[in-house]
Amino acid sequence: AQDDAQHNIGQQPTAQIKRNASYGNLTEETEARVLVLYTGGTIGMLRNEKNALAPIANQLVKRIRKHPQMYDEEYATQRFGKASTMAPLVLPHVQGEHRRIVYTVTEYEPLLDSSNMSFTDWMKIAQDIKQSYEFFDGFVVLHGTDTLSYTASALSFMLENLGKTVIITGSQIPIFETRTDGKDNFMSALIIAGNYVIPEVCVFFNSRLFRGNRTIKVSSASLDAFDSPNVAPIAKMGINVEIDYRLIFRPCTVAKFTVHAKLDENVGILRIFPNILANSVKAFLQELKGVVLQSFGAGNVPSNRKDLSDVLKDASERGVIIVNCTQCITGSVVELYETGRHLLDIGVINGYDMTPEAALVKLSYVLSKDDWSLETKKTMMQNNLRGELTSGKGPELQEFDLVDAVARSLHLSTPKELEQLGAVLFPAMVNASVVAGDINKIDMLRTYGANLSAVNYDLRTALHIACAEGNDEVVKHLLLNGAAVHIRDRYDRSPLVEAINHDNHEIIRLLLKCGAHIFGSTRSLGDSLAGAAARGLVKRLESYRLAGVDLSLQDNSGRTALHLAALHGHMNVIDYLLKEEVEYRHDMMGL
Ligand code: ASN
Repeated sequence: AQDDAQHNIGQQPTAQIKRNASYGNLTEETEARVLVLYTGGTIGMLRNEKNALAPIANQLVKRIRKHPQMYDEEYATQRFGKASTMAPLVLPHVQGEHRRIVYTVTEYEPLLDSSNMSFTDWMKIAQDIKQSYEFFDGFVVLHGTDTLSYTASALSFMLENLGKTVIITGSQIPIFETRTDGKDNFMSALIIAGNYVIPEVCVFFNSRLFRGNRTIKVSSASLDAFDSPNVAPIAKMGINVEIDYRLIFRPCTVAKFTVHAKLDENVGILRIFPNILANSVKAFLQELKGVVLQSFGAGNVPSNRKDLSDVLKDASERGVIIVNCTQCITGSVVELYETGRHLLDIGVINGYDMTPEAALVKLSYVLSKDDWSLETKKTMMQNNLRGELTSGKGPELQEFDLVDAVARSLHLSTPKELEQLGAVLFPAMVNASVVAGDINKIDMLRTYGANLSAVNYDLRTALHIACAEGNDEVVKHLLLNGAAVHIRDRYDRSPLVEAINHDNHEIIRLLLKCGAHIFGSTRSLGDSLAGAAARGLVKRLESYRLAGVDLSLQDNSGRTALHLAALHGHMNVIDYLLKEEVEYRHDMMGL
């Protein structure tokens, strides 16, 4: 029964390890690996005997394999051998995109209509991403649309210091039907997840990619089922993929990706309406630790209802966190009216422009942080943790805009021209400041709107250059300002590979702290180790070891670094490897 569901979580398929195009190898087509977690939803539903749509197991992958637009059988067979039901799927080549998408589908059991999903299902998705994080470039979650925005919001908080792209999508019409929107949503999500590093939990629907925790389901019938009312889409899929890099919210910490697999269930949403009874509010607040109060307009609740204010005040004094969010689709809670301001005296805190979905799951997340005090929890609810709110407290943009100035002198004026100019100027200027080690200038460029994770014509980022230059202060500064650690350049080299090739141990340590990891086949790593040993480069071997590479890996001819060191008579390398070997044995014996 599990034949079609490919359960490769936590390990690479062997065929992939043996034949994978490795970094530095230009002859094979560059690939990106995407893990698809198929949780259920309309996208894979069929009508049952009662004529109701329900998810059906073991059908999706089987049917994809028969669909040439979703599966390139020829390439897959060449690459992974005679088509086995366990082999990964491969997308046909996509015009204009750099990488070939190799994707693995893990089908959940049971598949769920998303209305049947609960917190435990979010935990499972988060844990699955964690377990296979280092084996894939990006992740796609296939999900029902009904509660998709809740899941997207929850994952955005639970996946801490996320460095890779996670996209949740689904459809309104099953993928097996002629008029389906599922094929386009799914294929677009795969293409973006494999080709672009957008380190956020995103939602893709009807040609637009949104920040997940800003989305709401706006229609039960339209194919344009999702919107992000307070933040523009991160990307739009037209003939080309148009990404607005300025909108990407990046983790600005030197910390590894991790999952906070805990949520507090004692939360609720309370929608205020005229004449609401104080007693029903009291009963509702009884058992809860956190409540999203959906107020009128700009954050207003009757101020002439002492009974209601007293009930809210009591709850707040008991330690219940009450977050004020508006019932309006767009706009924010602001202190404009007395009917809103009086809530501050009661202890209600401002939820700004958070969607009710995001506010609710953020409460669950924040409340489950056992080491945070009540005050810290309240502060965190008002802080922008994952791009979920705009509080207006962010840094002011500098008045003088460099790109504007150049544009004026070149007589350019349309937004498109300005954008193109910025795309050309900024990477060059950022890279020049990285080489000069000028942190102030890097900072200045960032405030002018430069994207510190932008790629140049060789798909290299400022971080690649900083790692090659070996300036750890610059590397640290870039990381603290959200530079992406997982982008691989035209030659498939990540910033970590740069640091290794330049033996910058301090930088290797910094990158590892941010979750960077070695990505490539064991054979090609074996080749690199053998090469270093043949040249007598002890420090290079130390760099690999530091990055977590097993120094006893074999090269393409089955030889280890030790063989090559012996062959070329490099005593220093032999000494080092033997010493390391002893340590391995100790490790293995748990000494
Ligand atoms: N009821 C379905 C679900 O949420 C709706 C859909 O996916 N379009 O699973």
